[in-house]
Amino acid sequence: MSARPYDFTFDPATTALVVIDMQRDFLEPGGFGESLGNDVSQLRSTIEPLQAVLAAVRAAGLTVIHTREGHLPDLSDLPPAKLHRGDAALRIGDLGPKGRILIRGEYGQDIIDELAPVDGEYVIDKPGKGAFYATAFGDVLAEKGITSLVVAGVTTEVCVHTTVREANDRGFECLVLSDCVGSYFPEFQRVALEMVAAQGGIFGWVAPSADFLAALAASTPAADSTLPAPAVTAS
Ligand code: C5J
Repeated sequence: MSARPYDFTFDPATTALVVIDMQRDFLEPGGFGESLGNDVSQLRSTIEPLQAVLAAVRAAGLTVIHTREGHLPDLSDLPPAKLHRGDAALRIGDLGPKGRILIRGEYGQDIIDELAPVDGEYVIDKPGKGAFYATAFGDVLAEKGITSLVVAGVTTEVCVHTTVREANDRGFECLVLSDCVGSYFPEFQRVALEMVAAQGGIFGWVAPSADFLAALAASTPAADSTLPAPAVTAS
């Protein structure tokens, strides 16, 4: 398929869609993102294209992995450096309008309704920005025989970038869907995407979701009718 910096090839059987941190805490008012002073409406343009991608990969039977940034209720997995950084109005663990900020199991820490995981999809809770650190993400990818990642989610320059960089170092081929990743800062969005594809694809490839959807449609036979496995939560 067409992509920057050059064509990206993938086998649907060994490709996973990774949806990073599409949580109320980042996309809705009253959460972690807003407490840091961000305009959370900046991220919402990702939702509609990502819904279309999710529908297509579900129909094609690809592995789908969602991640959620968050911490244990007793904060035992929260480094003091992360807790005390900056001058947020509400810090991690404080009670906000959608529950305790960025705490696992709270309403605000969960994935937005529009992109809710379905049975058979993985949900990885992660304490850091990258999906590999202190999680079972790498084990899930190995177990499923995944070699290529199609990456979406927020924010482009933070959790998406950290995960793509970590994946690249581990030998995964990463395609970042430019309209399905979002940043609170338009200039960071542009530069973060440039950084992935620069220098001959130093971290991977970038393409709009329409190009991925066209390639997926061309490469997959009719949808698999087997029943999905039960939902799996791993951290
Ligand atoms: C941030 C993330 N921005 N999911 N987290 O703190 O990108």
